[in-house]
Amino acid sequence: MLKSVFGRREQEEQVRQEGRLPPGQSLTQKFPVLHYGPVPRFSPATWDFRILGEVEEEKRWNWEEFNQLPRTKVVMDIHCVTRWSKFDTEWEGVTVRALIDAGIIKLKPTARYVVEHAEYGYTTNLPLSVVLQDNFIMATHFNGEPLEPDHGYPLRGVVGHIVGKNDLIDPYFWKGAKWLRGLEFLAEDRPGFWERAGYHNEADIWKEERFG
Ligand SMILES: Nc1nc2c(c(=O)[nH]1)N[C@H]1C(S)=C(S)[C@@H](COP(=O)(O)O)O[C@H]1N2
Ligand SMILES: [Mo]
Repeated sequence: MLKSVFGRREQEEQVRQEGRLPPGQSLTQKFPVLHYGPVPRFSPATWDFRILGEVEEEKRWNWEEFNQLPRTKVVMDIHCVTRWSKFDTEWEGVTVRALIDAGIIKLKPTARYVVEHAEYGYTTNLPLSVVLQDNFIMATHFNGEPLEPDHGYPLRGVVGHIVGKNDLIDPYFWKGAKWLRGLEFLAEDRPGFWERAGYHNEADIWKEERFG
């Protein structure tokens, strides 16, 4: 494994030189688990995914239907507000951009913000413009394997930094909801769980927008 060949500090120095280490962050070779509350159990018979709000037609997909949506892979660096960063993580799943391009969902012109809805009422919000960027994905797989329960199985939002795409807004990792169950499109912004608890609404990793 990579981590047995290169030490943590050596890898951190490399990404720092490459301009990939945001201010106040440090590289981890692990994958820490961070969330509020318990880990939900996945039940494929009752699981559904909803598209709600400012769309021409609301949608509800079961697990089998969700798995037939067009799929995308993306490699990103992810940055937690608690100061760990993990580099070159590979995610596979469904992007909102692909759903729109395929005509599977049609947004109303009033749609400007998005709330991710997860199990147990967890929410997080992003501008639509960020959700449509290549660095936002609803992922079923991490590094080629289905997500682990702790990391959001069967589906989570993921937002991070794509190397070389420096024109995108890169929010902290909390803006990806684990155990994702739906997206709600809104005309007005609506702060989510951590945003209401004092985290920064925009959460730009390069500007260190940690707390509001
Ligand atoms: N449903 C849910 N998703 C969540 C959270 C949570 O509390 N509940 N915490 C967020 C936070 S603060 C972080 S840093 C990441 C952590 O993801 P990880 O446990 O896979 O590292 O999940 C985010 N998604
Ligand atoms: Mo976090």
